[in-house]
Amino acid sequence: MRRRSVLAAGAAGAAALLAGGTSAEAAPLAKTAAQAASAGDAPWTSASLRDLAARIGLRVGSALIPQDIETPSYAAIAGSQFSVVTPGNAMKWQIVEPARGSYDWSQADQLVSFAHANNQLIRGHTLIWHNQLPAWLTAGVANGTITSAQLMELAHQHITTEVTRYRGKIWQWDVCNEFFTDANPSGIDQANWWIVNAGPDIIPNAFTWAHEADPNALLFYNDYNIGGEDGSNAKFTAVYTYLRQLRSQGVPVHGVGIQGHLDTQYGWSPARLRQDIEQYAGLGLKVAITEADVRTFVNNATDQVPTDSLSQFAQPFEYSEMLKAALAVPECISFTVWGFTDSDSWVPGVFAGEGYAGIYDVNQQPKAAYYALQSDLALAAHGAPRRVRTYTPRS
Ligand code: 9MR
Repeated sequence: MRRRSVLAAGAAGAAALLAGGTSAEAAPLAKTAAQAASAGDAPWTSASLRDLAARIGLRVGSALIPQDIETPSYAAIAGSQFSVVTPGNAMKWQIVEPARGSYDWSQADQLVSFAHANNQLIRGHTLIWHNQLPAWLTAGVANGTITSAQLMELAHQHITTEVTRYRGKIWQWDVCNEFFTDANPSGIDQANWWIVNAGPDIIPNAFTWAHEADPNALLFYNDYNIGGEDGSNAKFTAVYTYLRQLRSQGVPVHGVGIQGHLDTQYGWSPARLRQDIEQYAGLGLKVAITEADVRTFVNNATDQVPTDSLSQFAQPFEYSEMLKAALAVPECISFTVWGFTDSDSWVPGVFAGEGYAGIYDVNQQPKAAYYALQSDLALAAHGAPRRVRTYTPRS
């Protein structure tokens, strides 16, 4: 018993360190750790990610697609481990308005129902992006039958229709997605389909229209390579500067989504990620890790066994470091993985020879990365700062 208490106190101290807290912050919680330990077996080893994260008010999510939740074993994990759902594709313009003026909400509705049935919040994804646009829209713009002014008005209608339909049901909306270049210096991509065809006002307009349609939703700008992946931090700097400007102009942007698509073959700085999250928070923004995954080279796309044994350590390590950076900053309110199994990951289809990016394997069994996140969250309950309060949607 005595030994357990000592261990528990040690865990609280470690949690304070991993979460960047002080031992003074952790002290009141050390008692809780000791109590938990003296109650018997450590309960966190069987606790879900969502329950562990809830202890500090963090939401843990996954992207989902409707086909996957039709498999009962998959749906059971999706419903029990996560407290937020991001429709991976179902809310994109191409899916919801396949023919002009003709809407198909079936996939989005299915995921919204799933989330409600499992007491989960929803990250709406994504309203304005250059990919997965309906063919009628891109063709009309290309052949000149849709003018720049008409495109802006169609975007207005699209946002108003979709955000109004799910008003009160969406916690965070990814309003604008991937507008910045990966160059140094970075900036808004002048070749971006929206910038070319509608002009740069599309970004502030989109936030304004979304806010008018659902004043309670948290509105996010979402992008990749803005959380420690880019050694120069140029893209972070450009996005930070732009969001600061939007905020100063009174544009209703409330958060920034750091996608977090990592690859073990590239350098990445968790310390920089934490600083970047802190800087965004300093603008008064909430932060979300929105699409976390860590890919590596694998034997084949079916089995997805890493070809380098070191990757089996690097992959969970990078997940863990990403989560710990998020845990350190209370304005970081959610941590979402972009699909949780290796078999539903986008990675093998896009990056030749890579995979193993998820936290569950191809047989829906938890991997080392799952256990790393689970233990980090268990420790966080004894030292990481509680998340700032955010709006909880009406049910
Ligand atoms: O996971 C999505 C995949 O099924 C689609 O084919 C792909 C199309 O580009 O989009 C994927 O999701 C993307 C997300 O919407 C935005 N950030 C990058 C994600 C991976 O491509």
